[in-house]
Amino acid sequence: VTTAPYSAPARTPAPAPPASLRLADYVAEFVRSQGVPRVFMLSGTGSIHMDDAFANHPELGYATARHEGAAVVMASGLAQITGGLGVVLATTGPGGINAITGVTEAWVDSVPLMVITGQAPRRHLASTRYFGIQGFNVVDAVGSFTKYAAVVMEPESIRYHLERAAHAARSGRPGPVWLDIPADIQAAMVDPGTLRGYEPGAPEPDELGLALSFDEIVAMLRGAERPLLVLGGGVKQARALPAFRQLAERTGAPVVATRFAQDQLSYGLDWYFGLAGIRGRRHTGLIMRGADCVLGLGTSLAHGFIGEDFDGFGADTRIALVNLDPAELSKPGAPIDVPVRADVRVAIAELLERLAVTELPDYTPWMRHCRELKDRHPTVVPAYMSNPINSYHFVECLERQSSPRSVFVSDAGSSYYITGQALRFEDGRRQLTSGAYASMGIALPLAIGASFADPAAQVLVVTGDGSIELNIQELRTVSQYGLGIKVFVINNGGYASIRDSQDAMCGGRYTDDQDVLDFEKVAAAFDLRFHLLDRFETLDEEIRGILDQDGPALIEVVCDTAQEMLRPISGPSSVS
Ligand SMILES: Cc1ncc(C[n+]2csc(CCOP(=O)(O)OP(=O)(O)O)c2C)c(N)n1
Ligand SMILES: [Mg+2]
Repeated sequence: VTTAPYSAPARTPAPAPPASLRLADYVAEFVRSQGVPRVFMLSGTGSIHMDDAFANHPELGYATARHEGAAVVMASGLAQITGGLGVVLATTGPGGINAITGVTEAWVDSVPLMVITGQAPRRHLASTRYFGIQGFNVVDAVGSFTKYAAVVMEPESIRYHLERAAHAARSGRPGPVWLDIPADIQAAMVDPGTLRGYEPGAPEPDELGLALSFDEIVAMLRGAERPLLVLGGGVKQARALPAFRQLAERTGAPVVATRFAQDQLSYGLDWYFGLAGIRGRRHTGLIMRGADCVLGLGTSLAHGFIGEDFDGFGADTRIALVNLDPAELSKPGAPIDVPVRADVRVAIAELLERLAVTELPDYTPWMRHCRELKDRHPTVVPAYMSNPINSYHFVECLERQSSPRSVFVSDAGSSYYITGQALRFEDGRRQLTSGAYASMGIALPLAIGASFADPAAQVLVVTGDGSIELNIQELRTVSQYGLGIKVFVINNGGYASIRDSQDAMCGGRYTDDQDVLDFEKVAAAFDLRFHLLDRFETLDEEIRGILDQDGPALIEVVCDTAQEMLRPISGPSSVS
């Protein structure tokens, strides 16, 4: 058994390069050769040669964002849709620093990204707080949340750094990498034929006792009456979904998903129970409590999933977890009985091999019980069909009118909860979101990246009147490029989720964040078509009309300001 790197997207070999070319053009050509269709950038004099090289490369596309943090999220949206690498270009000092928010997001959400920044010329580099013109030591600052970060100090080392960074971003648990390129290096001439490359080392050796762990998982399943499989985002990244489905069918165990993975299966499947965790579907709390053994695949079983005190499962539930990252397996306090450090694809293959020759108990009564819970606790109930609009009902109508080519993109607050709890993801519908953080403002740039990655996709943003403000400038990027993104803004009178917490924890005293923009004026300012939805009776037909029109639109959905957000039912479950 080896922990093999995840497979990479198709890459085309570079045509024979000229004997000597500007290093910045070499970088642009390298990026293209990695299968990257488009880079996202915000220009600056400190990155001027690379800006020029990226914008004028004959095959590489580019798009200009209005904030570097948003540019990184656009690259992340593109990477998540293509399954390949996302690339961002920013300038010195404030450019790179702005990019950081998006990079930490890619770090926690395991997205393969390469950030390239311009830097002051080598002769200005110093250990002073800042140096040269806008120079800042960004590489040391980003070391703790990148898989590789380096300043390119010699033109001849550029190929090595690029290859090493691209490999690091995609191998093992994917994540962001950062290359900082001084201005004089960008402009230097290089002879591509003579540049030294990077040879990845051998994959890490097998962990001792790995085979034993797979046997232990099988033994655990053999002794179980009520097993539960948890589908995590790592399964999607490892392109192991078909194997996972085989495993689910072979075991006959019910399946729940984490936020990253919930769009990988259709909610209509009778062995799939949708998003679980502390903001999962209502019935999943009962399923988690009722399970006597859990097998997590490609998930970290984070607090947001198994509970703030790791108490989402029963106290006696046996838990096996497969993850590539040893830190996830040894989290303080996590009740993991069988930790398995492995590539999830390898792990599923090993389990299938063992299960081909192993008899498992009949879990039918447990599966039947889970189905009853699913039927008994629908997310959207008839009482939600009333005015003012209930956002669960809105999102149900939106999905009904969507197409199998739809990508749902959600933000923080209600948008995060309703899309997680109500969407069914039938027939290949996909989602993008801020999985680990639920960051405000993430939806618009994610949607832009998705739209560039798959121009035929119907990209549907569900955001909030608060969250949209954190990247509102990117509405101009939507209209400038004529991206067919439909941006639905839930107007519930400001930060409804925070009011909820203030009601619970601060005696109902609120802060000053309940002011809502006039979205009709916002749409006009950003040159977007505007629609207002404020009646539940006509939602379906109005949404249909909006989706039938080409091009972008901003749609305000006037919702209940005091609407309840659902939480899973957490009481003990009887399996009788
Ligand atoms: C970057 C960031 N800052 C702060 C928060 C905390 N936060 C979570 S939801 C929320 C309010 C979001 O408002 P809105 O988008 O209108 O959603 P609503 O809760 O009103 O449905 C805030 C401030 C966050 N998630 N992300
Ligand atoms: Mg709001």
